[in-house]
Amino acid sequence: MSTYLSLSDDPIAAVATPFGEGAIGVIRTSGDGCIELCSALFSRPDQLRAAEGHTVLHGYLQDPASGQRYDEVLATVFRAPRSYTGQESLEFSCHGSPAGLQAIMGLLLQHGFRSAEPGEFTLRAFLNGKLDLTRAEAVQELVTAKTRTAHSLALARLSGGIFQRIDAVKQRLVQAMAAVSIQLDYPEDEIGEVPLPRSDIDFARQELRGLQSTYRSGRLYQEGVRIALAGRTNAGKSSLFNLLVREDRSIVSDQHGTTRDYIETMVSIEGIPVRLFDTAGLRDTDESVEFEGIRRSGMIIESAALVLYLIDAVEGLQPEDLSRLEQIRDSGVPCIQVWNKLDTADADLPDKLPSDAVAISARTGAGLDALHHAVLASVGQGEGISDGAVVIDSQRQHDLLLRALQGLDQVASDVDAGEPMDILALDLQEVLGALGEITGEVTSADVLDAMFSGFCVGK
Ligand SMILES: Nc1nc2c(ncn2[C@@H]2O[C@H](COP(=O)(O)OP(=O)(O)OP(=O)(O)O)[C@@H](O)[C@H]2O)c(=O)[nH]1
Ligand SMILES: [Mg+2]
Repeated sequence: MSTYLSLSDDPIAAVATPFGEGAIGVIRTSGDGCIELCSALFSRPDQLRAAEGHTVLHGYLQDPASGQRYDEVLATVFRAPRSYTGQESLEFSCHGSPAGLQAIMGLLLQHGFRSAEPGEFTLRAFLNGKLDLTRAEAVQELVTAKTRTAHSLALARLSGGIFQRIDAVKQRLVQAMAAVSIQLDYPEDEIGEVPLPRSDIDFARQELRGLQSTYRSGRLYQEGVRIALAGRTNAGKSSLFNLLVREDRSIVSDQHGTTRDYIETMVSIEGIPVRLFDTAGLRDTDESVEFEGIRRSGMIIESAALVLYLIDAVEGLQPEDLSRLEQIRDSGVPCIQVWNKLDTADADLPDKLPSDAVAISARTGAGLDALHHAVLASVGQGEGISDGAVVIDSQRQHDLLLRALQGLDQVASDVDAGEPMDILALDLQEVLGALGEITGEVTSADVLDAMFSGFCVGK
């Protein structure tokens, strides 16, 4: 049975920092009686018991029976309701050794705590009214953000950016609902006709449509895209790869067929998280290992969201390039021609290129800005994102926004067709219901279960 059906307040604990060595490792606890339970394991039990919220105590974690010390720690105390979960909570900042943290977890589990489920701290915060659902989703998005832009977008959501936009729409629709309800409750001859404020419906449609249209870029910045470098041997793919990742990762040499297997890494291009692939140079070969490398590269190219096809500008377009480019076009993957070795090519090369091609030098870095912009224009359809913009990233929110928008279309056509007020009231209610689900006022246990189980433990 789901753990998430209702708010529980039993004491839970989890390591909240990633597994691995670090200066500090944090163990988070929350729930009824957790400060008392921790005090029994602390070298200064009375001080910890009496500590006010938002204070920090230095001491040792130790086994109450044997007195064996586990670690020297700082204990941060939170008294309900002024904590992340809204419950009484305590966090131990320990030394960041995985073995040490595991031992402390063992101690806590033997003394009244159970291991927290993934996302259980945030679920408790949500059920306690500390966060609405859009903010709860932003918590996980913030933790998993791969670039600074993605991080700043998630932060705007965590600060309530989506909640405020939805809430403003809801207020207006509640007013509209009130106008409808009055006419349902009182006969027309008593109050006269109260017109349904059409401007409220239009405002709601515009706002929700605006939010819904940000979904594409929201996904882009959170999920990222796969970009493959392709081209004949020696075109400079590995040189460009190294330039983009700012690291000497891939072997560069003037021998044809240097890269045999594909290499991949994460890199940020204009704030978009990009999984970048350097691939084996495309050429006809009888050599079985190289042949296999080229076959695998073909698969990478076909599954990419964008191919940067490198052409050696000194040699110019060769028949093999034309057939490869045609192959890529046929597979439906967008492709940008990148003419490389601008530094040694004829000075008038840029004038001779097709308008959608970019000229660069992987050796000097010339043209890199233009390449970045071309990538953004292709995968982001030119949508740059300003810091702090409100952008949705959750499929759940997107689907509910669509439902609300369909409902609003229905309301608008009800008004135009002069439908009776009770029909209007029902359709408005449907819109308000969808908006309520976005922020989590009305949410089924299944939705919560699915959402929070995707969180990390300790969040
Ligand atoms: N002058 C000049 N030489 C370059 C440039 N980019 C790459 N080269 C040279 O071209 C040769 C091939 O570069 P790589 O980056 O290894 O080419 P590749 O496309 O990865 O080649 P394969 O792995 O064999 O498919 C090397 O000698 C590079 O130094 C450039 O912008 N200008
Ligand atoms: Mg290479």
